[in-house]
Amino acid sequence: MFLQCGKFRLSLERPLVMGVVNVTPDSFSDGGLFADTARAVAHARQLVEEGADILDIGGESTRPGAAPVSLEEERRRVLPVLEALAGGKIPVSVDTRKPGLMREAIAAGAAMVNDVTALSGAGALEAVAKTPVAVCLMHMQGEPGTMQSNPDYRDVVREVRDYLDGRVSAAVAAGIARERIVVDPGFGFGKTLEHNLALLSSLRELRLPGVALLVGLSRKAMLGKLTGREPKDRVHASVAAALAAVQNGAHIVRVHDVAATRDALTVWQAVKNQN
Ligand code: 7PJ
Repeated sequence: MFLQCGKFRLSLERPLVMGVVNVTPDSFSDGGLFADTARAVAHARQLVEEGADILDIGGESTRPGAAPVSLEEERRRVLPVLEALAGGKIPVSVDTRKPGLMREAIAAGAAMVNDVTALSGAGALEAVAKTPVAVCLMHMQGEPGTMQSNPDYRDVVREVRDYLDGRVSAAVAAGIARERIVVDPGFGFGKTLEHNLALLSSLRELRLPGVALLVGLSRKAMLGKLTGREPKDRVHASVAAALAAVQNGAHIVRVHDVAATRDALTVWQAVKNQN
């Protein structure tokens, strides 16, 4: 199986690592846009050195309770970083829900659009359909501002699967080939720890025919709940979660700690190759 990602054709025979690049203002400096851009680009290059297969650039925090960012502010953050990184040796994804930014990012060389609202916004499918980019369709219950207040499911695995299946159908109907599509259960996006663990243990049921499966567990609150640790001290927990996900059928893991994840996957792959 392959993922067509702009001009890149990525084999899904081995797990891929997507490195997270956040472009948000540095609260410890007032160096302004130039400093924020330079810092994000340097970080991204570091992740490539560490063995990332894809970079994911985001300028709007979708963490629980986060405030929305205007299109103008988001493009000001994301586009300079994207322009500096597109044309490199690995594909660059843009993490956005805004169709206006999707279009500009694709024009600037993005090879993938990662949308936590699964291209459900007005004009989102149209913004990507007639382009060669890959799309990541993620499940979320509710809105980032309030989604963790009262997540509720009768059968979380089935409901997430049905939602993703429906969004894949919508994408295919809009002209997006299955080999361009990635689905993601959206860990922590309107889910309790129990919901997240149910999804992680039944990940294989979320594999849809011909479509790649991505998971983002890195440093998330569920790992804090399990270990009692702060985000920066969740590296070991994140690596364990990534391994569990790959073991259960994930093709791509979205992570902050690329070097640590890469090493763990190298060992996992060596053991797997024995069979
Ligand atoms: C995810 C994401 C995720 C996808 C974020 C964080 C919150 N995109 N963007 N999947 N999470 N596709 O990284 O903790 O899980 S932002």
